[in-house]
Amino acid sequence: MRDALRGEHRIDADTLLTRLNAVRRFLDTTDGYLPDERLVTAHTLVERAGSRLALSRDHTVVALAGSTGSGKSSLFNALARLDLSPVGVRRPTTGVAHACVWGPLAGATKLLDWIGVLPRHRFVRESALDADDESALHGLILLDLPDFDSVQRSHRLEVDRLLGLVDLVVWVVDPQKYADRVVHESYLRQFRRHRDVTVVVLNQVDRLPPAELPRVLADLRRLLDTDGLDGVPLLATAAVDQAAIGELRATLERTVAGRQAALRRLSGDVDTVVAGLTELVAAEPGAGEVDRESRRTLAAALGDVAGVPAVAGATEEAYRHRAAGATGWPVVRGWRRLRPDPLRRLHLTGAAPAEEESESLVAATSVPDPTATQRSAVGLAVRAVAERAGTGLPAPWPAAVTAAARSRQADLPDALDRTVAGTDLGLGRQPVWWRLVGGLQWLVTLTALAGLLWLVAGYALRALGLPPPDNPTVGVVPLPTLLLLGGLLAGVLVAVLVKPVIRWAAGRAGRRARKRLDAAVAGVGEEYVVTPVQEVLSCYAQARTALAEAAARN
Ligand SMILES: Nc1nc2c(ncn2[C@@H]2O[C@H](COP(=O)(O)OP(=O)(O)OP(=O)(O)O)[C@@H](O)[C@H]2O)c(=O)[nH]1
Ligand SMILES: [Mg+2]
Repeated sequence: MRDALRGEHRIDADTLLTRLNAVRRFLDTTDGYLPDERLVTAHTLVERAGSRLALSRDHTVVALAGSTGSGKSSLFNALARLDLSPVGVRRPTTGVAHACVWGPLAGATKLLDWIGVLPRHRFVRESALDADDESALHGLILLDLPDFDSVQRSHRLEVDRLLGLVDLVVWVVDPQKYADRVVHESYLRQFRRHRDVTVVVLNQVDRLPPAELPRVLADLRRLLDTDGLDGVPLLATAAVDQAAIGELRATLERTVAGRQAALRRLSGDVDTVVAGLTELVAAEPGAGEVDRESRRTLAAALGDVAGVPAVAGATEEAYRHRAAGATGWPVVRGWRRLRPDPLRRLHLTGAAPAEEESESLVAATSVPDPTATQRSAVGLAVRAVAERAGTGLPAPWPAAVTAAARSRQADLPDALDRTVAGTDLGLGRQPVWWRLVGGLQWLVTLTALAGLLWLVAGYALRALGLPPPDNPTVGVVPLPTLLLLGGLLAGVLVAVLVKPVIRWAAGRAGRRARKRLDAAVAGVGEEYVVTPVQEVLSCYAQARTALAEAAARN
């Protein structure tokens, strides 16, 4: 039968540290996403392993555990060859852990402090008394535990605490109670990932008729196999007889010499932790990505709620309004200025805001408030982003993704308003052609004015009875009249001809503004919704990688 304790594989301390670091990374990356109660064991392990590895690695802590009366204290005393732990008739006898250290106590003190064995229950097994008989056990710290299935709650708690700290456990059972359900279900089964640091001892075999022993051992072995403890060493002992504990002593000697128990125990702990966490990161992370489709839907919904169509429309109108103002007939320009600018009505300029201004823009626009439908469309789009990104991820990640998607939803309205206010709608500078046409308009107006003044001067002279100078004529039309009428006509003509150009250019300006607004609003969606979601997805992927690393035993 395979002997798990003698298993050839050695645990490399560096590999173990790498695995523990991976568990720590898993905890760091999943912090805030996974419920604390799922992570308690992992946190405990990381902390405990750090302490254990920092303390003496030259010592091996072995616990004798079992139900009351199985003979733990008797075995403890027999191994120490001294009466250290009281053996009693009244059950349960041992209430707190006793420790015996083989070799100098000095190096073991900190370890015993950490394990929590009171100084008055610590004993030293110096080899001075019995020459080198005990030297093979140098480095052993043997613990006699209270009974684990105790009627005393404090005993049970103490045993549970200690079983989490020791390097190797020797389970002591006796011929009467070896099949006890509690022993197997509540304890032995929990150690199936610690087979290489588990030994089972059938004690008090001197009380069995010799013919019975093989049958009992076979039965116990079968039960252990059912517990998942196949291959663990199963020894028969009698605490009353030194010869009958020789095999146990030899096993302990080998364990102490190998100096592997502490590492194996922690390695088994990592296995247990990894097994408990695997389902939390079971799915491929590729399944969760914020896809283009949901991004587009989100951007569209945000655009509507931010009033992008209205602002783009106002930009088009404002272009028309301002272009008409700049290129129109100067005589009616002033009247046009009385009409409000469509963009300014929304508290927008149409230009890029100045540096310092953009910093302090708070709810700057007067874009009409979104309707309830628009608002709920945003809610739906945000949820869709989360749902599609979280699809296929194991619980509770989809909930974490949804929470992340919504984490900044309340800030969206302000952010959108600021963004719309801060977007350069492209109406900052007057196009050159406006100025050219505007100049031309002034020119023809001044021409008409010159003609008018000329005519007025002629009339005035005539009224005063003075002879007016001869007006030059062009064809049959006198020049001043030509200047006046031609100027007026040309002004109207320019205004009429420029109108379709303005309409076309305004349409283009509206579309350009729309594009810029769409891009800016999509940016808000990325920052406030998509990025938080991606962060969760990235944490998931990192946690998965970390756990795979923690699972790798070599
Ligand atoms: N014949 C025989 N008696 C034993 C053996 N081991 C222990 N006993 C007796 O069994 C009784 C209980 O032994 P303990 O060593 O106190 O048992 P324990 O497991 O420490 O019990 P608790 O401290 O109550 O958990 C005592 O009367 C011992 O003398 C053994 O191998 N053979
Ligand atoms: Mg005892």
